[in-house]
Amino acid sequence: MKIRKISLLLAVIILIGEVFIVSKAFCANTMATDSYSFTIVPDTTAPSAVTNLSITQALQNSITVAWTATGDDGSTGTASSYDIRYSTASINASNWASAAQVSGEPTPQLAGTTQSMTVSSLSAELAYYFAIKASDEAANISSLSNVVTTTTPDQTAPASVSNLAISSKTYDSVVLSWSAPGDDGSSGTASNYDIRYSTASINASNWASGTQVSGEPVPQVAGTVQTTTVSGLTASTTYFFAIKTTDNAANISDISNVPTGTTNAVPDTTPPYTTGHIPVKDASGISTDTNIIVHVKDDGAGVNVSSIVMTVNGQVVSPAITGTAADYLLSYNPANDFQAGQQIFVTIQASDLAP
Ligand SMILES: [Ca+2]
Ligand SMILES: [Ca+2]
Ligand SMILES: [Ca+2]
Ligand SMILES: [Ca+2]
Repeated sequence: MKIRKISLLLAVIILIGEVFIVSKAFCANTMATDSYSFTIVPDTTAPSAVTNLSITQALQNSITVAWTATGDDGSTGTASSYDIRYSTASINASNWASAAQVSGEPTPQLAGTTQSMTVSSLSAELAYYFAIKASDEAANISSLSNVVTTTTPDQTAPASVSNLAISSKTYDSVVLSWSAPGDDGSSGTASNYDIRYSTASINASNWASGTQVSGEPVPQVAGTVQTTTVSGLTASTTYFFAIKTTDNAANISDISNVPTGTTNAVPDTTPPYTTGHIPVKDASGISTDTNIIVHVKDDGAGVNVSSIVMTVNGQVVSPAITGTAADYLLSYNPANDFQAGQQIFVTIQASDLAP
């Protein structure tokens, strides 16, 4: 079988070879060269100008613009390239060349297609203007599009204060100090502070229920140490304090650290006083062998026992003293009886322990 197939193949090859040799034996007829030309109409029609450039999104560092594709020729066909430019000043045909040229514009799509591009690496809180031109493959350039503008927002909150501290205190106030954060994190200058306090610890969840201080200072440049006095507090009471900072775009920082402290006791400005006199003041008919008893009290810091001086008829005496600083009982037992009909003069002096 195999041998027969190979023989057949050889026979075919030999036959084709003979046909070729036979054809070579004829002379070829060659026509005269047909030479001619024609001219393409040059493309002198530029894409029409984009008329509906718009801003579809503005973030802190990027702006997205969108437009409807024009064509190769006016509003027909497909253009070849776009040139998008932006500036912080308005753009017109005269200053187009000096506007910043973006890179990576999308390839034009068929006329009528909506296209868009996001331009990055922009600065926050800055007004930008955008415009676009389209070109065709013959380098015909459209007129300038409409010009759109917007201002990039500030989306960065001030950093949270981390060193809020109670720098001094009285019985009804504390002085807080902290380092100013910035407008954006730790740079720039924020716009205002919100300081709150509570007798319970403060955290992000219960911040709103803290008592809001008024009259906070205006934020200074980041890093400046600032202070404020929180007044109207209750004596001998433990308070928690916290602060938040807001920038000019109403971005609010996280809550600060939360220092705590106890207000001082009410200062003692009232001197000691006497009470419970036996015999009572101005009494008459007292027996000659009476003792003299009196309480010396102080409602604040207490009586300084070493300051107590008692005199009887002009003589300093040494009564027995019992009790506590809040209430000392002075008991004077004269060595000798008083005389009948005698008027007894008693004086008591004492100071308190107030600093
Ligand atoms: Ca064209
Ligand atoms: Ca900011
Ligand atoms: Ca800002
Ligand atoms: Ca006192």
